[in-house]
Amino acid sequence: MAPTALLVTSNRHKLEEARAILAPLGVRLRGRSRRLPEPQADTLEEVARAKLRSLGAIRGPVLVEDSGLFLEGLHGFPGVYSAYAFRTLGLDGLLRALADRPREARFRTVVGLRNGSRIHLFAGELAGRISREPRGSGGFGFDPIFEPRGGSRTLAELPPGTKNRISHRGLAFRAAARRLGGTSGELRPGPPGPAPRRRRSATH
Ligand code: ITT
Repeated sequence: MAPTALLVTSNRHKLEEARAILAPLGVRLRGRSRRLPEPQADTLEEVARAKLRSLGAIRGPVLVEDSGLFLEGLHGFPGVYSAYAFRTLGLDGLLRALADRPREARFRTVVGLRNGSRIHLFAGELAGRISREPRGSGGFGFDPIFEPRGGSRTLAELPPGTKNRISHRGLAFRAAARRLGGTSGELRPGPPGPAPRRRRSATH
């Protein structure tokens, strides 16, 4: 039987991408649309842990993820505040805030996996630059202004499938898939339970 996990997110684009990333690895992803509380925190890791803690009892392996766009020219902003910046400033507001500052940027995703009482974190990163104007119609969120390093097209201009091969999310979910598959390729669901006491981070 194919390993199966549940992804809890309010963002349907994340679910679509994560499914496409995991399908070739034989991992089936179910989705649950829910906005989880995000505390004020300095790192995506802290937010991912808080999201996992807020889930309550769920049977089987459950995943959450937190992502952010880190702009060098704005000292890492919006980072953990990316969802807020996207809602309030939008792409144009962010481009204006960046003005003529350095355009280097990176996307980062931290996937949190809870299986029974165990927690693991998996991180992925994509380096690039912020374009002068939004371009392209693929992807979502900040994709139209993010040019991955080594090319001049934005993530939103790339052919379907390319983003998932190179992206922060692709890296983080593929690492999580390795853990989900275990050595035998089988998923062994742990017992359902509230916030675990023992925590192990496998962020890399
Ligand atoms: P959750 O329910 O999973 O928290 P969210 O959309 O609030 O969904 P985040 O806080 O992780 O998720 O996302 C931060 C912001 O960054 C949000 O506005 C996303 O649209 C955007 N974002 C996340 N991943 C992205 C990606 O791969 N490309 C472009 N924008 C992305």
